[in-house]
Amino acid sequence: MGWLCQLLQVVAVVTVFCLPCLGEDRCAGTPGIPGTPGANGLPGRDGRDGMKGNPGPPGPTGPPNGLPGAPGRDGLPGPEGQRGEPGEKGEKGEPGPEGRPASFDPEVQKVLRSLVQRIMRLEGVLALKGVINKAGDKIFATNAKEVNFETTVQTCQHFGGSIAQPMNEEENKAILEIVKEKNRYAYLGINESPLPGEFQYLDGTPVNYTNWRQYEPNGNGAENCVEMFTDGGWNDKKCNQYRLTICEF
Ligand SMILES: [Ca+2]
Repeated sequence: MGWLCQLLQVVAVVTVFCLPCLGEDRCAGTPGIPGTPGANGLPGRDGRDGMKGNPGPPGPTGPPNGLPGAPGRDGLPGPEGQRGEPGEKGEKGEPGPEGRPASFDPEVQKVLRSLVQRIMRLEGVLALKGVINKAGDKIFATNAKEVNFETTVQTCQHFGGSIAQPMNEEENKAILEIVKEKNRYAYLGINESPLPGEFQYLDGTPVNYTNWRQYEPNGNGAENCVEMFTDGGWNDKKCNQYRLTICEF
């Protein structure tokens, strides 16, 4: 009898739970009773780093008696300063060793010989073209201009020479060639001295060579300059005439 009672109980239960959903797709049961909450799980993994934050405010000023920091690096060089005053002159040094005379130096001799030959060739060219007239060490030349005595002196000085001053027959002839070629009289570098009738070079020394024409000099103090005629003879003459400029170098 016991098992029969038990069977009836089962049928009752099945009937209670199954009958209401006969003919439906699903059988909606009654919600169960919520279970009890589970135990706490394990801690999760660390998250990724966040974004970099803004710099913090400057820290407070340190105590005044702190140690000095390390020196900073050198700065860039500044602009150049003004030139200083020259220093005092130093003591005179010992004399250097005596040099070899140029006459003993074959290299110097070679250069000098070359220069002399070159200058002589150039002089030859200038003489050929009638630009210069040589007499001994002197070179005579003209610019073909006619000016008074004072201007002749100044012109020759300006170009590094002096007014033609014949001191012997050879020089007189060299000047004469220019006078004849230009067919113009020329003043010479000779003046009358304070003594009338006495003539001297421009530095005041008495003339040691003359080539006066007949009856000259005849100015007797009134003709203080000297000109050369186209025959090479000299005549004392006033200094304000226009005469051919001839210089010597
Ligand atoms: Ca005269």
